Amino acid sequence: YPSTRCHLNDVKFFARHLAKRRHNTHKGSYGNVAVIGGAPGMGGAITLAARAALMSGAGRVYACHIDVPPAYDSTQPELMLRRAQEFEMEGAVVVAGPGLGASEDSRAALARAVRSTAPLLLDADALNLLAEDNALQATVAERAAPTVITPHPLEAARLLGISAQAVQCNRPGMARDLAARLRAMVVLKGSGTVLAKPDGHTVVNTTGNPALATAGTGDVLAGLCGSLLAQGWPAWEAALSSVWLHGMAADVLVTEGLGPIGVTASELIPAIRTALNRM
Ligand code: NPW
Ligand code: AMP
Ligand code: MG
Repeated sequence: YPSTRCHLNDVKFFARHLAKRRHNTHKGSYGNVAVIGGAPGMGGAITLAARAALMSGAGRVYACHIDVPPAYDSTQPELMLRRAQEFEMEGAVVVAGPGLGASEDSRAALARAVRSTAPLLLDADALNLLAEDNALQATVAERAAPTVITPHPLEAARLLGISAQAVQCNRPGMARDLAARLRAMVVLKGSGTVLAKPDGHTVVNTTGNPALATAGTGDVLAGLCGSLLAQGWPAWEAALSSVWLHGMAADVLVTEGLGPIGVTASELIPAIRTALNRM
């Protein structure tokens, strides 16, 4: 992706950044991911993000729930469940937002994540809360560790204080504006996801299809990107690769006759794992 705007379709680029799993390694070699979210009624979002992190290779994954977590997640017993309010964030990559909600506890957990020294991905309700809080936006812009944000058009619109339609009229410009304001890597989702860096470099993804237009696929992308960050990928490469892989997995499901109608976010996760291993 040499120019300031180009299309993202080079599988060799991603293969270069994929480290082999060496024999003498262990779960500590592949990083920790902590997903902050799962307010009551939205436990599905935190599980999808956390499962995507696990199944794309993270060593340990914590699902940090707003409110009291269940004893374990019977759909994904590998996850370690914590109460978000008590979780020590340093030492993990933090993915905040999937089903985070808007309670006082949600706001406190988000503020702690933003102030932490952890690499951070903000999605969904974390972006909605951030849109309401100018001081927190300034703190994001001052973070020393990398920050990635993954808004869909309405979340981007809330952050920019404009309509979703206005965002859609100039997607590269809006992504660049957010990246410069928040000093973050921006993933503006939707058909033809646009990625922008704070320096203005912009890329349009070419994978993906309307099979992804279903609940929970954004939560899967957030967990996948957090996982690549935890495995040591630089933020820009992690963002590019997760968007590309997420779309590629959906394209493979369509080729196999499983979509575009009725693909679920749950089914997307093993397809992402297969795409990663084939690379
Ligand atoms: P419309 O319908 O066109 O007017 P919200 P959310 C727009 C959690 N989830 N292009 C579109 O507006 C999330 O993690 C939990 C144009 C749409 O109706 C969050 O925490 C799940 N417009 C929380 O729910 C599974 C687009 O945005 C509106 C667009 C709320 O997140 C689901 C929705 O935005 C969900 O992930 C596009 N490409 N994409 C669970 N199982 O627990 C979106 N829009 O109101 O912020 O709600 O995205 O559902
Ligand atoms: P969210 O709205 O947060 O659940 O995220 C939805 C995910 O699906 C994002 O990664 C979008 O880029 C992707 N997506 C949704 N609709 C389409 C579409 N029509 N074509 C390609 N990708 C899509
Ligand atoms: Mg979402």
